[in-house]
Amino acid sequence: MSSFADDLHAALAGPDHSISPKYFYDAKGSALFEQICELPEYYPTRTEVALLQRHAAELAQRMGPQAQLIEYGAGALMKVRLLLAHLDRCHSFVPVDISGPHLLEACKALQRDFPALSITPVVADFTRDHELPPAPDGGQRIGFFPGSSIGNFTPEEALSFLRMLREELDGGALLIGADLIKEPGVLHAAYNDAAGITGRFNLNLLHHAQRELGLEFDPRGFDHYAFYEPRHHRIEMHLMPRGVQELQLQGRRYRLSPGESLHTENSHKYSVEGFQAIAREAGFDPQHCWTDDKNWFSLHWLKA
Ligand code: AVJ
Repeated sequence: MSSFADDLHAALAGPDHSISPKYFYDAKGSALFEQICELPEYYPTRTEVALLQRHAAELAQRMGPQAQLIEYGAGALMKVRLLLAHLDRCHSFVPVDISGPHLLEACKALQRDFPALSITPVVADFTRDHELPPAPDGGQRIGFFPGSSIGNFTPEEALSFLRMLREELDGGALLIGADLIKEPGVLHAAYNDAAGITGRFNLNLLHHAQRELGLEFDPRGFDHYAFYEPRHHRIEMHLMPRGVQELQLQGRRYRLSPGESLHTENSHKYSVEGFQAIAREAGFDPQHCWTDDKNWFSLHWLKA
């Protein structure tokens, strides 16, 4: 099984210098991401929250009584509150997140607001094997995967991930957010905010490695570079070396030139039909889709 160290060695050695965006999210990265969600240019969070609020009652009804709600990549647990507020007979909530301390803090705050709710946090990489508590008697498992985190996968990876979720949620459903294809200018601004928070978030991948693995690098030696790539319908984020950069990881030295940017994230955008086609291929039945007036974001109800 690969680790942050293995993956970073592989990314630094090339050939395509790409690394998973999951390594943004230590406590600092999770906090920066929360700041991103508040940015005026970053429309996805705001748009999805409005959809969840507008349709909360209907969503609660679809979930039914005694639901076990499982959130993948749970983060700050703000969005799930909108659902829980309408779920009076929820069996349990199971947030799964890679950032342990951050998740446990968020669970404490959630428990204060929902004292009767049974919360079972699972600290794990949700893309890998993770153990869930058994599905409740008389209830169904409902997966919740908001924020268009699915966009971090290529469509092929998204398909196999959705297949895994389909099995895990068998008989239940998945509520999942997917960011939609739109005018590139709007997308570009969302990943190149004026306050520079997204740039700090991007660079945090290296700071995370510095804190956790002792990576040595020049933090001023890299620029945030994010752009929309229309052929793959995706935002790409890179860390662009300013001139030749030397880095050292666990005794190994690496050099990156400006032609060897570190590719830190893909954020794929979908059409409603394109996303439903992948869901169908994964074995889900796409029963409903909610979108906002501008058609910027979609929320899908997929029966498992
Ligand atoms: C958490 C993957 C949905 O792709 O928009 C935000 C992460 N990266 N700004 C996204 C992110 C830069 C975000 N996801």
